[in-house]
Amino acid sequence: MATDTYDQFREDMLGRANVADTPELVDFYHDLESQHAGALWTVANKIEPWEPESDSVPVLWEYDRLRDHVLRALKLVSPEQAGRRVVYLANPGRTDVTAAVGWLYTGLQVMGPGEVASSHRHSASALRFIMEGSGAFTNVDGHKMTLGRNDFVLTPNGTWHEHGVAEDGSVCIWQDGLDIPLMNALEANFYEVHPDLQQAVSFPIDDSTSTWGSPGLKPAGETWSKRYSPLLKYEWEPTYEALCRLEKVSDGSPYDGIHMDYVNPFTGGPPMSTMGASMQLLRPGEHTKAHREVGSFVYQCAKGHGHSIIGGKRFDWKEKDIFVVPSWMWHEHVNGSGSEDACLFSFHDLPTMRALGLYRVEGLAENDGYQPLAS
Ligand code: GTQ
Repeated sequence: MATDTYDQFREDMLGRANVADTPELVDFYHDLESQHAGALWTVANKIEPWEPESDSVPVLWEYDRLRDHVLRALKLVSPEQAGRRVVYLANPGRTDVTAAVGWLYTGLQVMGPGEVASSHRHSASALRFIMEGSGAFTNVDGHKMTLGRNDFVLTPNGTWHEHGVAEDGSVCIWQDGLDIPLMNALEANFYEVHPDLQQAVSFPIDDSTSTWGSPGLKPAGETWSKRYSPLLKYEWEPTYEALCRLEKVSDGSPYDGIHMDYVNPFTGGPPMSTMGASMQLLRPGEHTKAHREVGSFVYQCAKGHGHSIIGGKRFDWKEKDIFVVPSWMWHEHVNGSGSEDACLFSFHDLPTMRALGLYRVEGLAENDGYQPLAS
């Protein structure tokens, strides 16, 4: 070993486990195993990495390739049989759990005109981002909402929820995002089917958006004490308009362009306690700088086209494509158009990271802030 390398090795291993096997040690390890025990130094460097090491890999799912498979499910199973008729997205780095990235799940749910999926509730928090079709609805604790393209909807944990499509609607597909893997990792996941299978509509249609969805306004004296947002549906048009207005007066973030969080209008904080969501606008030709965050991200392109460089690899996206960024992985985004803006919807587990005091973010210092592309 050259001296430099040896010195570097010594420095890297200082204070770290560095024990070579001997016949006595190997015997010792076997004996410990028989006692359902082990020597920490054999696993320490793996279980206590210098920094987060995700088993998840960056992946992009092209909607054009998935869509036909999703539509096939429509003919193969009914919502009654399936409970939820969903094609989930599986991260190839994760064979242990049904996860898209980190401790987040995502899937594409499909329903036809006149179909209804039964009402249930669970410890997992859920959200939806509507992709195509007309007439879709969700009922959350009696608040029935009509859903349109690029609308963002909450079904917070513990709330009864069911989905369906109106008789005069068309086949609808939306993206589900849930923290199912997190709930299972925490061994905290309960699940219940509604005793009547369907719940009543107890409030005027879209009342949550009409009550809480006007920018900067709320009904006088109205209060709210639940742990999630009273606004359950965030419509696309006002979201896009908010981004366009911000763009006129702000340079935005060097890492994320014009970037806005969906918030609980009562607190200004995240809409649910474990998961948050954002919409970002990349200006024509914009290429953001690379940064990395403690937290996992699932993106969907809501408008335009472009690419992202994630962990040194390029992923090209266009409308409705979905891709993921694992925790602590460098990522930067590029709008592929020189004349049109591009929008990326994303959901993430930053509220969990922040609540636990784990959130960190770092910008790439080298190479003017841009990742070298892996060959
Ligand atoms: O609609 O409640 O994709 O419970 C996975 C689990 C959707 C839902 C999914 C679920 C749901």
